Amino acid sequence: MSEFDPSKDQLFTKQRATGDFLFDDNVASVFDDMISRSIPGYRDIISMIGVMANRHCQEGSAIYDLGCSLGAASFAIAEQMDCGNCLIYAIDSSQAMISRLQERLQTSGTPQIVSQCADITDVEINNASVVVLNFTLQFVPRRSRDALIQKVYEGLRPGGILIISEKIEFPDPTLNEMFTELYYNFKEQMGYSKMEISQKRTALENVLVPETLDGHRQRLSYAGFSAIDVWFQCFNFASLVAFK
Ligand code: GEK
Repeated sequence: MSEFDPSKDQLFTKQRATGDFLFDDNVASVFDDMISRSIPGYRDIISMIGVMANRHCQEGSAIYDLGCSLGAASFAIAEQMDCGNCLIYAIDSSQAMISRLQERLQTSGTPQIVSQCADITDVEINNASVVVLNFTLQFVPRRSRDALIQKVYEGLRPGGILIISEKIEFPDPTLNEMFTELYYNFKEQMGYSKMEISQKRTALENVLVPETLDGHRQRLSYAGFSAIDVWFQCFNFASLVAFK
């Protein structure tokens, strides 16, 4: 019999009463395992965020990791960054995530990361050179997304960048079905059972609301971003970069 591993995501292994997905203590305690087995390319995306942030961070500016969870992107940025006098603001509305991140920060030797438990629709963005929304906007209510992206644009310095990763949907139903199936196959290969996949899908239904790539491009362009394009995509997961 295999031993119980408390850091492994087994939240949906048993038949459970349906309820919306929450970023609570149960999720935070298995989050590293959950996200790396649930998003194809997650580790590459994190490490490339570090590379891009280092290229575009500006002396004396702020870097924001909005919806930071356990701070993977913030740590990758801190590791790569040679730019002086910059602070990385790691913000998440889940107290369970932020408490765990704060524990990590106590021993990580990364004083440039400042964590905060807050709703990203309420926080101020100022003097930013790099803003990261790594799989976060999809959880923000749709009605609040335009204002959030506009606020990010206003808070960026000229030449600053926004990196935004999202689960996406496709306008073409054939492609949508194919990529969704390929994604579920990926999850099975990562060790999730059909029941886990189906229960998680139900729990996320009203919580994670994906949009099309065109929808994202339009919002970014409307907010004022000039150069916008996809730099990573695998199935129905994509990451874009947008320049102010
Ligand atoms: C990573 N970026 O590992 N305000 C603040 N935080 C929020 C809000 C909000 N309004 N809505 C959702 N969140 C991370 C992964 S996970 C993605 C991001 C996933 C937070 C929520 O609490 C959670 O921690 C995070 O956004 C989404 O690079 O689980 O698929």
